[in-house]
Amino acid sequence: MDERIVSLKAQFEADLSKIENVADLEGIRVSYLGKKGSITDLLKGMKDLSNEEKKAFGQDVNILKNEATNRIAEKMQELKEKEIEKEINSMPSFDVSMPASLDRGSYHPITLVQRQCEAVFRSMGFNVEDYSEVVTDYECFEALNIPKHHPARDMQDTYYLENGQLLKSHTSAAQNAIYKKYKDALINDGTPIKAIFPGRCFRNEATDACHENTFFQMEGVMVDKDISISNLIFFMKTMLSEVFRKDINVRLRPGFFPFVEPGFELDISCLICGGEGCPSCKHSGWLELCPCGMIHPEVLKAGGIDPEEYTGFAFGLGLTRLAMMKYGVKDIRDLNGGSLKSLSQFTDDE
Ligand code: FA5
Repeated sequence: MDERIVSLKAQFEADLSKIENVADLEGIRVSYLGKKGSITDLLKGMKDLSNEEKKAFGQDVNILKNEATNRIAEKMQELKEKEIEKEINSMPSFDVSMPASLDRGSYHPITLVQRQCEAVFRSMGFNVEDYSEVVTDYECFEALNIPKHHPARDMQDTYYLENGQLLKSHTSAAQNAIYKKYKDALINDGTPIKAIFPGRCFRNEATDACHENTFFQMEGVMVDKDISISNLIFFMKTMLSEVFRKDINVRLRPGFFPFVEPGFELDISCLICGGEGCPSCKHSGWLELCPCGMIHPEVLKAGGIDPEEYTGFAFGLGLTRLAMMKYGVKDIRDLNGGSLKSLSQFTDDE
């Protein structure tokens, strides 16, 4: 390479390394690439060279020109970022122009009850799991002993995607994955499976004061040797007394769900009307809150667990309904309505 090109390149790099602001960088650009710049001068000088020399020299100068252009652009970006950072750092850390009295936000009532329930179950050794809202037909139905065309599917019509997946109609859709995740620890180390998994559920159904098409449930499962209905009742009672902090009338009645045997409906006395009957409880005085039961052997098998050796219980708590009862929300639709006026009256009382 021609010595003039080599030394100009070195000089350019040395000059560039000293630049600390955009104005000086522009100066460098003009002095090397401008009409009378040093690199432009080299190109102009080519006319005095032989045809053979022109080819190699021209190629090298053009490479230098492109490199210099790129290096200047990079430096410009770097300097601009530094200037923005400097400006941000020089700003006060608070906005003096903000109005003095801003209303504080508050947690959504469902978030509050969800956190309360999570705290109760965590204190009893349950893991809290998160699970996807989009699931497969297998997870939502087949793995739960609900084959295609089973009438139980009619109760849980939901929203289907074009690829065959669906928006989960109940948190039970996570059961199979949870069993598979923890079965090795259960079988090899004897660690009981104890997990809760709160989540949003979707159903294609008409809304009224106690039904929404989008609502929250919290599933819970426990699997070990010799788990019985007494364990189930103990955990349900503990959870309700911790969440409500007062005695609540509950009733357990038989209920059918293909994934439990036996199955129950756990209802609580409606706290909106005190059991008299109102639109929130469909005028029955009772609110279906937490169906539950002993996990069906076929469901354990699908999760890789031997039902001859292990038993377990599962429950599906209606978190949205629990929030209604806890905070006296008469119409479930208010919870999804997004009206800050309605929602801001709830504060964390823990
Ligand atoms: C189920 O979803 C079962 N997966 C529950 C279960 C789990 C049973 C484990 C046994 C073992 P169900 O459809 O009844 O069951 O719904 C459970 C609870 O979710 C109801 O009691 C109710 O509190 C709430 N829920 C159901 N549908 C709605 C709705 N449209 N709007 C608001 N809450 C609802």
